[in-house]
Amino acid sequence: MLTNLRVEYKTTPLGMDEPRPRFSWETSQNRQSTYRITVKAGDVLVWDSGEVASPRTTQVEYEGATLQCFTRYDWSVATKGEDGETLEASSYFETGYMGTKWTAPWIQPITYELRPTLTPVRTVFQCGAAASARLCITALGIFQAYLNEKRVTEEDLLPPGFTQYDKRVQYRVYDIGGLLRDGENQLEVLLGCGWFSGNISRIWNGFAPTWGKNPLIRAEMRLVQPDGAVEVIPVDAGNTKACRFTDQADIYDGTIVEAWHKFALNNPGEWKPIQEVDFANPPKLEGKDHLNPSFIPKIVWSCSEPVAHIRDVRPVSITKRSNGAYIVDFGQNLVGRERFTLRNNIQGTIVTIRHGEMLRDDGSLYYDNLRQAIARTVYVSGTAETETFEPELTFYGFRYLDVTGWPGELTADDILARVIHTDLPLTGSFSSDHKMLNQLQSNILWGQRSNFVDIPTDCPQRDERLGWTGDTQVFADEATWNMDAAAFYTKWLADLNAGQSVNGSYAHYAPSPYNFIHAYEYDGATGWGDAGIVCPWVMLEKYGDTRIVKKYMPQMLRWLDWEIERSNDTYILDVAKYQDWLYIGWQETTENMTPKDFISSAYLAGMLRLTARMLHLIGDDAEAAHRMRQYQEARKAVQGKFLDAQGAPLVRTQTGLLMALEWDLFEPASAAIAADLLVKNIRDINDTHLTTGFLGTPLLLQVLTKIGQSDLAYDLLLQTTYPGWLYPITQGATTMWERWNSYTKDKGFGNVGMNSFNHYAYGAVGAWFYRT
Ligand code: RAM
Repeated sequence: MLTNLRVEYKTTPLGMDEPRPRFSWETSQNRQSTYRITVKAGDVLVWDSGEVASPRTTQVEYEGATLQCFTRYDWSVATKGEDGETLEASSYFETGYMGTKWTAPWIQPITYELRPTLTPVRTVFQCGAAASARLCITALGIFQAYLNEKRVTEEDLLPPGFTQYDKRVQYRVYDIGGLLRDGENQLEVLLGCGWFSGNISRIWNGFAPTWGKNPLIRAEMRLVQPDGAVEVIPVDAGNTKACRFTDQADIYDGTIVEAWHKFALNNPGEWKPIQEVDFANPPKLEGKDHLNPSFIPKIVWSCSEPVAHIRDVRPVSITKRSNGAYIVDFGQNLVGRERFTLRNNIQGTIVTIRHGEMLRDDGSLYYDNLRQAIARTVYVSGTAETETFEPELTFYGFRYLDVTGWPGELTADDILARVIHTDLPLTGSFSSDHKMLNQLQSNILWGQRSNFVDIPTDCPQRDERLGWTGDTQVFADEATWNMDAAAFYTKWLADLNAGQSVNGSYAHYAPSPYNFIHAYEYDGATGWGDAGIVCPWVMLEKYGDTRIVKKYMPQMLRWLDWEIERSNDTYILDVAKYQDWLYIGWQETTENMTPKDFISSAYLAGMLRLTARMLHLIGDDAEAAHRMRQYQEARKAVQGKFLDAQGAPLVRTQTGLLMALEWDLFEPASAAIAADLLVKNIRDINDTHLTTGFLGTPLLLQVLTKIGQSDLAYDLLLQTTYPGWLYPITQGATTMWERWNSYTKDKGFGNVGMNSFNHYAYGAVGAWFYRT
């Protein structure tokens, strides 16, 4: 059997704009000896690969006639196995704009100062029978679209996703054929601020707008008549109005909804004209700037998978507190939204729900660690006898809910947790006969689910939820063992690279609203910026994606050159802004502190070697040799500065020794001393405990294995006392924590400043389970 046929990592995509898409499939054959791909538009054959003698089942590039816009292509693959058995399967994809122009303008509701209100935008249009119909839609903001009061999709919850909006914004294509009716139709878009203009884009800017003040959308419907004629219905000032609304949704703050608003159609509010926006010539609305006019967004196709509802989790307990509030426990820290049903509803009932990851000793909800994120749902019930509600255009990180205002008794039949994240297939699993290790794997996987909400985030609950580059690069190896994250990282790498500074530096987090307002002048921290190198490597190693490596190689080289420039050509530099983040003793003691200049210089050498390897694999051996020479020079520089006269390492922290050994920075005699010091440090000085932070921890077990110390690696992994991977499990963890002691039964909660209970970075260790 041939299964899992995909184009550009996606199954039957609509709105695909890659001119030379890559095909893949999975075969049940032991070994495939040939394949043949054919692609047709209707009856016209546009590509026939011919029979190709090859075991290749991925990354097969289209080489046929130029693909046309908005065209369905049917493709099949036929393979022959070693034993002569033949198999065949087919699938299809549909192109999008392919560089052609939009008819509709960008539009912006004539809005008001209240943030983060939702705005219903309504378009009334006529149509007859169409053979096929598509809604093409994008937003600088976030939206849900309804056609004739039905959602156009149940599977795409936070469109169009979080991107480096000043450089790129994605559009979606939905099949709306089944929702149209003869005569008058209504398209209604509920538009929110989302990542574009909500608090997440403002909080580190004194709440002043960065990309823009209010959201915008651009949408048009493409109707193909039975005779093939195409009619485009643009959403524009002629057919569209927007309504003033008090409902709110914000990524950090949650939502406030009055149920009777549900459809704007029912909304007696005042419908106002909308404003068409020409980015090259931004309008002033009521005398004020309503968007930041300094960019023209490029609209690109959506190459990742959408954020979707993946599963439900039922409460394991519901407790009524003395103040009348209910605490709902789902038994698992997770990310998504609650869904509840009010029965025998009395109109105007107000239910308020707060979200938290932990309980305080007195049984109340702990949410201090969310910092400035309000993360709550306020629901004002409408007129129906039974009302079911789930927040939209936002998400929460929680295990517990605090529910106040619930009429009557809250039972497990009334409420559940809807887990949402980017919809990626699971590709790996790990289990053992060690119960706590299995729990660790579960915690890692929940950490991944929770932090894969459209972009790879540091944490999903507090006033952050940003695509921190350091966290992303250390976790990418593990992430791609657990899930097929090729499409997900393809999108994120586009944003990371789009946001590269003029000087070549990569951001602290991507996408970055703040980088934009600071004109891409900052950033470039060791171990964080290096995500620009490490993540393409993961794409190459796991998916054989040479295309992405070729595409970003000039930018990778620019980053490395800038690093070398910053070192004044000495290869010794001091740009480890975040050091070995959160190492044991961070901001308190110095004994485990790895000097910044060591971290930066070691990393530079390591990244030069990794880049040389990638260059070799994409066939650029001359550049590979050049970068290998630089690696050797960087090694010598590190040896010159960080070895004593006897050749012994001067930096003796676990992280320092790990980096030296990981990237082979020392000659054999010094490396042997380093290995010895590392073992002593772990076993004797620290009684088989780690002292490493975000950069050192991922290296620990793999380096111990490399130097022939697998037994010590196991001892360290299975250590149950602080600090170590299993310790939080003894304290009740169901996800990875930001610190090993974010909470302890003895001492309670750690410093609220940095105390996430869903931070996947230390979960990087899982890659070692698979590899070793
Ligand atoms: C924190 C983030 C992240 C880390 C940075 C340096 O605020 O949560 O995990 O990478 O800082």
